[in-house]
Amino acid sequence: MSASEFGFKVTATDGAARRGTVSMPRGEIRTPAFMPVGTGGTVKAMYMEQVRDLGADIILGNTYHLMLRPGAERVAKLGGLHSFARWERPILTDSGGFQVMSLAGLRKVTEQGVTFQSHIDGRKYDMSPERSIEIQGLLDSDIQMQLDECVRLPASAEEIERAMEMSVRWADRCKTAFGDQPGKAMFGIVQGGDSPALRERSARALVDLDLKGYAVGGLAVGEPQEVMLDMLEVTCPLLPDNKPRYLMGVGTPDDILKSVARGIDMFDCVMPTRAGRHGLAFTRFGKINLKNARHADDPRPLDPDSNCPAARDYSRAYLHHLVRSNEILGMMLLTWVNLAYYQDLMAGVRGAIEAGNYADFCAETQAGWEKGDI
Ligand code: PRF
Repeated sequence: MSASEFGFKVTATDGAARRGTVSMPRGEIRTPAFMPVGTGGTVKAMYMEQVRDLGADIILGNTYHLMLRPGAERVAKLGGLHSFARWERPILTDSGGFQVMSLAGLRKVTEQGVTFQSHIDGRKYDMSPERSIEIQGLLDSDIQMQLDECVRLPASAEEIERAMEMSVRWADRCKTAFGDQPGKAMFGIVQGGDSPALRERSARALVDLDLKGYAVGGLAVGEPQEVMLDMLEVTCPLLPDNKPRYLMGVGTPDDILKSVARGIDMFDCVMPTRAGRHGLAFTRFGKINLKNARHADDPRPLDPDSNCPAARDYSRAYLHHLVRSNEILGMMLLTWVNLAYYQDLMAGVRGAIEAGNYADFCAETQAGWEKGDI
């Protein structure tokens, strides 16, 4: 059922883990949710029909990539990103700041916004918090992210504080630019690096802005997993119980299980899609590198019990051959395997929270990865 207004409801909890539903006009998002990354209007190597069939309720798009190519105004003229990419369900767009920092050339960050050169043709662009929201609106994104500044770790306390404070001011400007759009949402992004005190200041300031959802940014940027989990333990309890919480750019299946246990509802990561294009499969038995010569004569599928045809019906020997030959089909099949695994994992997570046995589910899942299958 679709709703006329953006809303979020928690329907079960198990410790700090939450099972919920985000409702919006383009559809519902069952949480905890994993959002496949569709950077430039495509979840690489996948048909949209497949992405949906795997159980994804929402995908992610990137302001940075789409503004450069094909251009936000062009997408708007063609009727918006949903019909352009043939994904009619909700789309969340990242604001661009993070991608500018990791991809663009000659970047400059000021109070006004970011100036950068396109990694495609070197053209110069300006992006203010207001322009980021304008672009996300032109794309017709359902969940828009504030422009923020994410600092890579390790970094000095002064640098982390400066970027965090500016991100709070940008959240305020993005909220004003976004205005009143009942069917859509603009999320704030908690920054503050590896400092509990700065995380707390960031979270409190953003909660004061009364946004529709909150992301935790600035994590999985070079720090150990333990530090990331500590930051979630500081941050999540400060965020409102009745708003969704999104951990940006995370992560491995293990990161996801442990972050859900600390109160996170939404995730996105290039890991399943990117790893799939590089010969790596995520399975119940852990990661399997199909490049490895030990698979060359192995007639077994990756997982005979999987519902995903790519994991169930193709031999490891064939997948190894495709990967070694750099065949497009190898990338397609392994991306399919990996997104199927991530979506199955999230379905398992949701079922376990409902059943009140989330800790057992995590222990069993992790034991499966440890044991391996060979
Ligand atoms: N900010 C934004 N996007 C992001 C991040 C962030 O901090 C991260 C950090 N893991 C991934 N994607 N806007």
